[in-house]
Amino acid sequence: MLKIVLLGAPGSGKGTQSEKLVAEFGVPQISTGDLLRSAVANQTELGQKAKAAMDAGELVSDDIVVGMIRERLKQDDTENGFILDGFPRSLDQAKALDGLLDDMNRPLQGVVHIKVDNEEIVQRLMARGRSDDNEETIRNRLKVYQEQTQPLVKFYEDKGLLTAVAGVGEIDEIYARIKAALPAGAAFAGD
Ligand code: B4P
Repeated sequence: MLKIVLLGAPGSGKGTQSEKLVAEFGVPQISTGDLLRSAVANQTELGQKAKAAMDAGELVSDDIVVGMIRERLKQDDTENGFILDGFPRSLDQAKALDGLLDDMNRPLQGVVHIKVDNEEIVQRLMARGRSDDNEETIRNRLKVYQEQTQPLVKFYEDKGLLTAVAGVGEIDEIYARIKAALPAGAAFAGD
């Protein structure tokens, strides 16, 4: 059982580390970024609404992302838990998540905050080169992170759920730090 949120700025390594957690713990990664990119690629109505915000590095509206998460958490593969990657990204989203998980009687076990400084992030994302990885959009995503997502650090600290790890260094080293930061109730696949 693993029910966690990975919190961190764009490019902090949430997606990279989630893949490793998925392989070891056997629970799905739920990335709102991936869900939104797939909606854009499939040209769904939701994708058309989300595209402009994504291209500008702004957050997509809460009702869209909260609705996506609500539907995703109903799927059977989340029975043994989930890794939320890139959600929640605002206090309203965090409160909505609390409500959803309360209704399902599946409280969060913990939140791991991956910390990386801004200049390192700009370098990483410029090297990745996704369509929203140009310098202007990256800087705006960092500003949006500071204003809207950073308050979640205190929100989860106050609940006693947050552990911070340094997100700079070799990917395997960071993964070891994340595993050491996982909540006591976390169990490996098959346990
Ligand atoms: P996301 O898909 O979440 O994109 P991101 O913030 O850039 O994070 P990502 O997961 O891609 O980066 P990662 O840290 O893995 O969101 C994209 C957009 O969707 C948002 O801007 C927003 O518009 C919208 N959106 C998503 N969720 C939303 C929500 N909840 N509410 C509203 N809107 C939402 O890593 C990035 C790079 O770093 C990789 O190339 C990787 O190779 C590299 N890297 C990782 N670890 C490294 C290391 N240790 N050293 C060097 N490089 C490393």
